[in-house]
Amino acid sequence: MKVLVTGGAGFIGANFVHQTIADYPQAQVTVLDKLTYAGNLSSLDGLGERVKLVVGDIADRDTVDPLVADVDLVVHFAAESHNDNSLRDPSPFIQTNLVGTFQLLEAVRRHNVRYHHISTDEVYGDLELDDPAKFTPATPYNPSSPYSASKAGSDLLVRAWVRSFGVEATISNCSNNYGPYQHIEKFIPRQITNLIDGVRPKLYGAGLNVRDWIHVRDHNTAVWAIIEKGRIGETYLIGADGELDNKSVVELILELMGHDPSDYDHVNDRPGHDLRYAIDATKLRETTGWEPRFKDFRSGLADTIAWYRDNEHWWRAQKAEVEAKYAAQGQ
Ligand code: NAD
Ligand code: TDX
Repeated sequence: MKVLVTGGAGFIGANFVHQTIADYPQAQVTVLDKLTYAGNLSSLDGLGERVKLVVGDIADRDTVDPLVADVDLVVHFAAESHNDNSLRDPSPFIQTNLVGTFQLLEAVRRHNVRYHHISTDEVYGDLELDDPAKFTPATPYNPSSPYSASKAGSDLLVRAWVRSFGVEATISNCSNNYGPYQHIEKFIPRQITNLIDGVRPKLYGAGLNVRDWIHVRDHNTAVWAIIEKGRIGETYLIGADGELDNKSVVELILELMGHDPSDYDHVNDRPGHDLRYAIDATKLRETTGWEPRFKDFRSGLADTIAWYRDNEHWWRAQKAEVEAKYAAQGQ
């Protein structure tokens, strides 16, 4: 089985490649990654001969076409993925998330290759804090940020290519991931690395916004379950019932790292900040039998903290630049 993994040097993609090599002995993986600021070659260290890396852009037809022609399956993770960056400069989000997805869809259409599209629950907009509802596959699209709008657009392209051209595709929309290899611009690794540096964690606004946390390894086992058992043309929501407000997450990180849980700062809020995300994963569970394995957030977070402590060489070079960008915005 030959698999093309786009964005395989990023957070979720690199974890997916590690899991695929470990769990699928027949798999040969080609990673296509542009190695933007978010891609890190060392995330793929030690994987051996079954993984090949091609440095290139998913929005470039001539790069994409021969790679897609040579595989049985494309799993598309590559994206500009950070909301705060999309507020500073939306243009790479349009290019990579929309034009890049378009080029991949055209290539899988030409070569008749199975395609799985990785997306986010943010396409559904947000829920009120006191609303008992969760997102389901029937929730209307209502994205808030340039990032989530570009992901929503890419999902709609996939649906159109299934309906109009018979492309064999599935889509998954997952909630917030945590775990090893996540870029330190993101909430959890930013706070862990701040504390390693003796800096207080930074909470946007009042910190009451809720995210539905899932361990990255559970996201990836769900992706494989959909590839193996999902119905072509269908959308599956991936989540593990991990709702927590940001304040509680910061307090837990502080406690697990040996600090007073109130030792954090409130900083400027994100413009348009989505209030709450929550996933109803019933369809995924009933169709595929998938179950999350990392249900204990406290122990998953403790392992993640240990990973950032043990792998300072992986993130250190980016820390000053990331913090300078946040500081310029009072964050
Ligand atoms: P990431 O930013 O860590 O990694 C993205 C990777 O894509 C990087 O390696 C980068 O170099 C690569 N890339 C960017 N532009 C490219 C281009 N034009 N051509 C080729 N490669 C390119 O992102 P992530 O957090 O691992 O997210 C992966 C996917 O999962 C994205 O599609 C994202 O929307 C989705 N997602 C993420 C989360 C989350 O919590 N992180 C949740 C749900 C869905
Ligand atoms: O320093 C911070 N302080 C803070 O309070 C940062 C960086 C974030 N936050 C808040 C904003 C969010 O409410 O924490 C929450 C999580 O922030 P991010 O890590 O930026 O994630 P989010 O915006 O929720 O989006 C993530 O989940 C969905 C991923 O980055 C997306 O790629 C994915 O689609």
